[in-house]
Amino acid sequence: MNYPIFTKEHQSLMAKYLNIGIFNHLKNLKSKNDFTLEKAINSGLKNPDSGIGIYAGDEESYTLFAALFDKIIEDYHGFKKEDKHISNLNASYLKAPLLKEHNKYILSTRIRVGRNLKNFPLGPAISDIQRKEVEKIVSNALEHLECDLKGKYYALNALNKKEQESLIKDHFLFKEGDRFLQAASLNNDWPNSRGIFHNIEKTFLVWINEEDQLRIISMQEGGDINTVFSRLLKAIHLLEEHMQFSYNEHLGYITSCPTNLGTAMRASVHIKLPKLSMDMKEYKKITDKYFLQIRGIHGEHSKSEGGIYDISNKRRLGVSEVQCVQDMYDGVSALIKKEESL
Ligand code: ADP
Ligand code: CIR
Repeated sequence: MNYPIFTKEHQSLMAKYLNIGIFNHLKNLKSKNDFTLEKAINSGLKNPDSGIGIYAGDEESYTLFAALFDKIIEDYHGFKKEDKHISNLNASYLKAPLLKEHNKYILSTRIRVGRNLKNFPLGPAISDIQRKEVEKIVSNALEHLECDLKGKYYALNALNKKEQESLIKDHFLFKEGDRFLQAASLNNDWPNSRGIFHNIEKTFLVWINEEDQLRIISMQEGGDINTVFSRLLKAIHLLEEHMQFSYNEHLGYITSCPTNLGTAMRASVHIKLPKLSMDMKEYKKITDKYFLQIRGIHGEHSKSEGGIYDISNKRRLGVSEVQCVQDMYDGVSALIKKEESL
């Protein structure tokens, strides 16, 4: 592979940091799962509008291609290569009282974590057979859940198009044909071994073999962040009894996209702030101050509809799970306070 041709449309962190020196240093390296720099950066090359533009094929990718990944990780999370990740999966440390103003503006709350299985390659380098094994391990583990977490696993190819579309529209299921994942080989052998587990109320869900092998999700209508967080933590602890997740002291939970390393947690609300959203500059000033990211109504790379935004923590590495949710709560509270003052 030759040094890629970056146009001015290529705005990703990968394009920002992949200079010729780093490229030459990394271009011939191969992980034990045959993952290469060329594969890692393909998504960002094929999709110039990528924000990040790089994926890892396995845990080893993060050390093998550290000359590039470390810069991207530091830029996104503010986490330096000598820093150590900290974890706190104890909901009692969260200070997030539910106020009546929260329920006035927050339509729904969702917190998810990404997880991948130890001893398997990540999605961009996994084989069809290994992916099937992952599906079996995870869906078997999910069968042990009881009470409010009890549910059923639906393989994607057992759901008809209408059922899939309705689950996507209602924000429960991942979408199909994401071009960023496609170019990262994350959609290989689609729809094999992909699927969704959910309880009856659809407040607890697990996606299998999408961008990460597991996306563990807790969500419900309204702004009760404590309940959503506690349900998620309970599920994570129970699932850990049946499988081992890929984790290391430096990078925390290992995920295919470097933005998800560490806690792999995204805590979000769907929120409608009619007055403040007339002034997106002011809106963004507050979200930046609290390390928050603004997404559209259908998640990443989507637009807002009816003034509803998806507001979530941006940092996930070098901060604890409690801090991720605290960032979101504090920032959302500040947004609501501003809205009430207008
Ligand atoms: P991820 O959360 O895994 O980073 P996306 O940004 O694509 O991925 O979001 C996945 C789905 O979750 C989308 O349908 C999105 O609208 C939905 N979603 C995210 N946050 C919320 C929320 N607070 N309430 C309801 N749905 C949400
Ligand atoms: C991009 O670079 O814009 C996409 N590859 C998404 C990056 C961050 N989001 C994610 O991990 N889902």
